[in-house]
Amino acid sequence: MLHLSRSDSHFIAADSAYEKSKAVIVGFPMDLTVTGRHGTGSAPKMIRDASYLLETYSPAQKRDLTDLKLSDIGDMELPFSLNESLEIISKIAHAIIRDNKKIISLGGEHLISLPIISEIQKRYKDIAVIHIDAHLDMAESYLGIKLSHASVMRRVSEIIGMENIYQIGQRSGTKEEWGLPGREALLYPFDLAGMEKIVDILGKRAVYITVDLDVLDPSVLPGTGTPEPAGANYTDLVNALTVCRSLNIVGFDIVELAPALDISGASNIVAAGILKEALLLFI
Ligand SMILES: [Mn+2]
Repeated sequence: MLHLSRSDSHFIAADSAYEKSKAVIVGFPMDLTVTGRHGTGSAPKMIRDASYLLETYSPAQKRDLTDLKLSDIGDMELPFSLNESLEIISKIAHAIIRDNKKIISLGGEHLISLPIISEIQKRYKDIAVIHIDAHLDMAESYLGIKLSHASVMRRVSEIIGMENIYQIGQRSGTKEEWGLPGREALLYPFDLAGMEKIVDILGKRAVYITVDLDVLDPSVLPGTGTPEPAGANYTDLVNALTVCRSLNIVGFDIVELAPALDISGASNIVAAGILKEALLLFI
């Protein structure tokens, strides 16, 4: 039985009060610097809607979302101004981190990760980022714009250091991005051995994971603005996240879903499924 009437309020089973929650889901429906096809603004709401098509129990993990202390504070209202939007995201991230809760953000476009990671770095000085994506997102600028979803990891590198960004799943980028000094050593093939290497290196460090859903093959998730063929399948991605469960994950985000680009709605369900498994793994 569907419960779509409840879906405006929270992701399935994410119904704990904020004060009692261990982790907080928040939607940042920003869609301002997208370079391909737009449409990420409706993603958080559509992920919540799709979550009611799933069971709260995961047979693979033998865990149930209803056992987690999880709250969902809904979507933050963001203005058209990029700088103001980034400022609002910073403030929300700051408050959640200050309250000792894990922050789980739903994009929106990938640039939302920048203010979140920036706030996390203030609290966890040795933060490392695992960047799961089809794209390097390491451009110095895109069409003259430095704050872009195509340059988000370059901007993150200026805050936490290039050597602290571990990239996995990438198969697209410019010659300049691929040629960045030291980058190749931090690029890992999208397989279990690749992720296991990253997990071994990171040990007990604080880790933030950013999942750009275009890491998936367009046949698995067509609902994204800049799809890239030859990507991962759903099970690859869940297995890769499962390898990360031993890490000290302080937050994660899921970005770049563009629901209107997949009229079947399947992409929304894929995204909701990834979020469900990630919550059960990391919270
Ligand atoms: Mn991407």
